[in-house]
Amino acid sequence: MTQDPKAASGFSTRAIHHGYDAYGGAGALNPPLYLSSTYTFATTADGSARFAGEQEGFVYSRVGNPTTALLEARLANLEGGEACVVTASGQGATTSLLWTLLAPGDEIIADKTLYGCTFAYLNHGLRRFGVRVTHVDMSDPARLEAALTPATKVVFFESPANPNMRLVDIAVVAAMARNHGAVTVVDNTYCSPYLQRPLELGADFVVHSATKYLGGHGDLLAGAIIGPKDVLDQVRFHGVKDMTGAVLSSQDAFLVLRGIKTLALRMERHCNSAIRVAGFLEGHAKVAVVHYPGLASFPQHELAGRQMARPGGMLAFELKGGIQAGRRFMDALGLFTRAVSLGDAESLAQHPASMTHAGYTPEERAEHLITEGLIRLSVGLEDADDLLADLDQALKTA
Ligand code: 3LM
Repeated sequence: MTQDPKAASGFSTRAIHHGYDAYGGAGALNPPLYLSSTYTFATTADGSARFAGEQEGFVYSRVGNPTTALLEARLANLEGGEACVVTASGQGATTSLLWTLLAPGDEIIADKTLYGCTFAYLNHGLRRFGVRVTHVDMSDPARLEAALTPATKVVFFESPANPNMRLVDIAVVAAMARNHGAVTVVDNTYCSPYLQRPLELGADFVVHSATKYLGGHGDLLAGAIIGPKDVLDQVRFHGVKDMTGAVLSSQDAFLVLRGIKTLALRMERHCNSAIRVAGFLEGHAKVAVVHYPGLASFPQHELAGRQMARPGGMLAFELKGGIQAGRRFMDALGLFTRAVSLGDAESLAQHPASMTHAGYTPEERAEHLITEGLIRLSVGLEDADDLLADLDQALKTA
């Protein structure tokens, strides 16, 4: 019996099977890992036709590779998009897309809170090339409506935002941007397509750091852009091929394919444990505030319920003792590992103001709603009881 991927419509079934026929080729259960930088042309005319886009087939792996192409087909399917281009990192995804979409004189409106290197790229990169960069607190869409101008080409945000967990109403903001002739780009890294699918809510593009939940094991860097095929062709043949060169290696594409087979299982476990961690921290006498969409006290709890399938594995919190208590707490952790990144099997703890968001000045952090005492946790896949015990003993020290 051959597998008909179209007949299999559940998320996990598609994450495991979409786009690959295990009965074809050598009959390998797993897709082949193609290690080849270049591809052959039977005749000169064939080569010319492939370069002209008149003949199907691969040319050079900076433009496409069969293993990365399978990952692209699978991610496009899981996000509900027409096409996907995978990149060497999440940073490569954001930059390759925005270099393609924007030109001098254009404006990009981005949310206030962004991953530190995205903030740096916009403000210290794009801005130098004549692109206007405006930051708006999009948790209040009325502020975006007031800020949109005829020059606005792109509206960009993360939801939940790294690191303070603020949400943006994807459907409302995407409709608003579209009315003003702008496209919406959502960085969906914190959720993965298992928890949130922005394209279904009206966004035009999704970017990912596939380094995180999609890969899931902390052993690679990768990124992805999902959106309409005509624009993604420009991203592939111009943004990545000519401008950034941020092409994903086929070996890392293979590992991401392996990772997403268990994405649904892992996300369920991340969520189950994060809910317990958030509840435990919220009830602790030394904790001042916990930012987690699954808590009833979270200001955007209702929005989380509308656009996220579950509240995710990321949270941030502050201790009553501020940054000094936070440092003592972090140094006392034994099972949570002190490291940046997120979405791994290992639970990770980091201090955004001095680590992931050190690229903002202290004034910029204050302006962009990132407090100095914030501690970020990526709740991993260990036993939740062990995680709570570790937090409990570290809080005693703090
Ligand atoms: C981090 N974040 O620890 P890569 N978009 C989001 C991200 O969180 C990240 C990227 C894009 C972290 C990385 S900080 C030195 C380590 C929402 C990365 C960029 O290029 O694959 O790292 O993705 O928050």
